[in-house]
Amino acid sequence: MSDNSEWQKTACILCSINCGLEVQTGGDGGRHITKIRGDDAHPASRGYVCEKSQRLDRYQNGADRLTSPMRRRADGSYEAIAWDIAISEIAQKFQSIKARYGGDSILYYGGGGQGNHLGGGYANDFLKAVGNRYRSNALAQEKTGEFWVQGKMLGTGVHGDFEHCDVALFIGKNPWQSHGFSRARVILREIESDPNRKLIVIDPRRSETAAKADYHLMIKPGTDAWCLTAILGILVQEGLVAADWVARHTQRFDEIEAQFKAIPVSRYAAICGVEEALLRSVASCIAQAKSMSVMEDLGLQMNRHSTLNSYLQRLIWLLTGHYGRRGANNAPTPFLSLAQASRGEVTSRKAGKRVERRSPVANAKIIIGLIPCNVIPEEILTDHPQRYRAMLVQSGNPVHSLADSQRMRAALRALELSVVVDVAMTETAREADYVLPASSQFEKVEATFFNLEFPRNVFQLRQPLFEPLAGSLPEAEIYARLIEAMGLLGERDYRPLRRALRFGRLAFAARFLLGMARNPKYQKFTSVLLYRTLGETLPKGMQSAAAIWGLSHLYVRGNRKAAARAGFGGFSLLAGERLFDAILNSPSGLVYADNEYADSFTAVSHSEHRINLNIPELMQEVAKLESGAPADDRDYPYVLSAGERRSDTSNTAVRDAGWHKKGRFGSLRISRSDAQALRCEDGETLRLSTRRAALDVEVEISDMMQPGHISLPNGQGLDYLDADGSTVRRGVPPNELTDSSQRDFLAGTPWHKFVPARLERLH
Ligand SMILES: Nc1nc2c(c(=O)[nH]1)N[C@H]1C(S)=C(S)[C@@H](COP(=O)(O)OP(=O)(O)OC[C@H]3O[C@@H](n4cnc5c(=O)[nH]c(N)nc54)[C@H](O)[C@@H]3O)O[C@H]1N2
Ligand SMILES: Nc1nc2c(c(=O)[nH]1)N[C@H]1C(S)=C(S)[C@@H](COP(=O)(O)OP(=O)(O)OC[C@H]3O[C@@H](n4cnc5c(=O)[nH]c(N)nc54)[C@H](O)[C@@H]3O)O[C@H]1N2
Ligand code: SF4
Ligand SMILES: [Mo]
Repeated sequence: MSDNSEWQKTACILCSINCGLEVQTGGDGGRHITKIRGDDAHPASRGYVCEKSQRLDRYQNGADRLTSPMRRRADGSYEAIAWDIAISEIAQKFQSIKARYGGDSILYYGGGGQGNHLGGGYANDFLKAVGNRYRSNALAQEKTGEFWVQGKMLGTGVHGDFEHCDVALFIGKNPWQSHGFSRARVILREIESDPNRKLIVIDPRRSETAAKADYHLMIKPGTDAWCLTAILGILVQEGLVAADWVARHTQRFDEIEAQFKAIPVSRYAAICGVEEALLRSVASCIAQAKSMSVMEDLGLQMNRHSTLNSYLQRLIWLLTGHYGRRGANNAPTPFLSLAQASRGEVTSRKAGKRVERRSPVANAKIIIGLIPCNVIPEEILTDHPQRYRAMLVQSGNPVHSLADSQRMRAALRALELSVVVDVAMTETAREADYVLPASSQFEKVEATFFNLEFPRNVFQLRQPLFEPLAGSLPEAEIYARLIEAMGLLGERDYRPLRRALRFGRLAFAARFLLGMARNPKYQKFTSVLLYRTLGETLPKGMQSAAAIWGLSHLYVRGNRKAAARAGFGGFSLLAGERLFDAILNSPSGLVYADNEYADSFTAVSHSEHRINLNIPELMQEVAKLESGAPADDRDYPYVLSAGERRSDTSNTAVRDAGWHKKGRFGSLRISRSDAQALRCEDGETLRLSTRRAALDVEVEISDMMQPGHISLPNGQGLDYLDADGSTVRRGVPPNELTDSSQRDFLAGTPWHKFVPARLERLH
């Protein structure tokens, strides 16, 4: 036992909010997180945590943590190999794939999860070394449609100001469980208890958030498009559009107005199953509100009409002027834009013209540089000459988390080379040729770029709590070694930078800038060069924070006003240095951007900073709604939402379900009336079938559900390798049931919340 009663600063890594934490460590070998509480000094979370944070030691000390590089044998079993061998074999094999088929045959998946984005920057350097251009990650199965729409309408990301709004609108989003903004439960309670503030929820389920709502639009699953269009119809037909605001800040309303004027509101209300009067009350509440903040999430994005609905919901708040004001939707200032970071190369040049790049086999649209997750198997399981031959997966578990686990497994096995970098022996690792053990997020310096709130943006660089687990390495070290093994970087490249460092960081900066201008290696391997030089001068365990130095400089140069208001103004080179120092010395995180509401308008990238209201390809889809909802599926009469966020889910970061000793882990929620019709009891096991597979599930009768709608949690049914070597599976892996062909026509996002399903009693 080596207990450390000092409170150390870190953050929770179980969702994108990354609440600041104070923890104590101790237990066996001093390697456990023994006490956890919210950090009052964290500028965004301010002491807030939810119950999930108490589980972090299960992540840190999972029995299936990897302690050595693993190589797959011909019989499918794995052998531990030394790091030197792993690095040289992997470097050599990627080089040979590149030589034979070109860098375009290498697919990169992942980069980071809910708590770790630093490793992704180092992986990028390696990917440039192998000529990679095609990539994908979890954003391309949820947010790409939204990003595309945002680009067409605003040219900037937006985030609600829920803390100050009069009206909060959530569409297919259950922030009580899933968060999505800081201190969600506190803010939801505040809105609920204030008679002047209103909560509107569009969800077929009476979720924890819906149960608090003033207006719950309990639509039939998958009918958001009719619901949103009906609201738009009411706004336009009843003169509820904020005409002056629209005239001042937007363009092309005249091109879409007539189409919404003609919407048959009562018919659309009937299609989505909501009383017309309720829709009218909601429309007038929105039109009268002083400010409204809106958030869409997976109930909308992983559903029929995904990209269309991202557009329609924006039209609702833009026609009513809820943008660029306190309490409304605004444009935050990212430290590093995740959309930008994912981008890779989006367009290429043909005869001097920019051409949109598409995926090589399925010809799918590439958005923010990502191919849709759902096309990955068809890009591999084919004899097409341009198919992917190799894949690098970092901090992602696509076999478990992407549609159709069966096909993902087959796709991984069909590759000539697959390498997984992870902390644990995941479902994806079990299909890979090589598995490389990363140090955990509490064993290295880490950070995320999810800092997308408004008006203040917070960045926290988390300092390590533990030494790396024996046998593991931080990503920065792994990729530096791979690049060095390929002979692309070495002492000769590091020497001039190290020499400059002896004269201080400004001299280093000058030398680095010179390198950037003159030496292509600096552009290609920026992160690794920083890591091997500047990194070595940082405090112990902080070496991989080197890349943050470059980002600090880029950030202040690109965002002078927001940075200056946060205290990082003046001559940009000095401001960048000050920001980097402040980041290193603010273990609870710091405010790097202070935004003004008016900045939201300058952020609009279209002509005269006017928001574009017309997306013709989506207005065509609006016209198609006229023909009504597709008929119910007779063979699969239930609509399964595969992947609900609950108190006991956190994607697959915590693999050990052992903390959940009893209770309804992994159960399928169904309505009371469906249970009666099936004559099944609460807790009974039923057979759940979809067109892809059949699995046995425990049923939980729940008043949250409407008849015909059933719901399974996400991230469960993991194959956890227990300490005694046996495999334990609890709950159901949802993507054994899903089908990768069921996806959005434009962005390719999956329809996981709308899976036709059947339920049968076992006896
Ligand atoms: N506890 C917990 N929190 C998490 C995570 C976690 O695993 N566990 N994961 C994080 C991640 S990666 C993400 S992306 C977010 C996701 O966060 P959310 O999107 O909020 O989570 P979900 O529960 O998947 O879906 C939200 C709601 O969509 C509803 N829904 C289903 N069908 C429809 C429909 O047809 N229309 C509408 N309007 N709604 C529908 C569901 O009933 C559900 O209440 O959560 C994050 N937070
Ligand atoms: N059917 C269905 N499927 C879904 C969803 C759904 O609602 N329904 N939700 C989807 C959504 S929104 C998301 S975001 C995805 C999430 O699914 P994934 O993107 O696969 O993300 P995670 O489950 O968070 O897995 C992250 C991986 O990173 C590893 N890891 C943790 N720390 C580190 C580290 O420091 N370094 C490295 N290298 N690895 C580390 C973990 O062990 C884990 O294997 O799931 C998606 N899948
Ligand atoms: S899971 Fe809970 S404690 Fe952890 S970051 Fe998200 S909201 Fe905060
Ligand atoms: Mo997600």
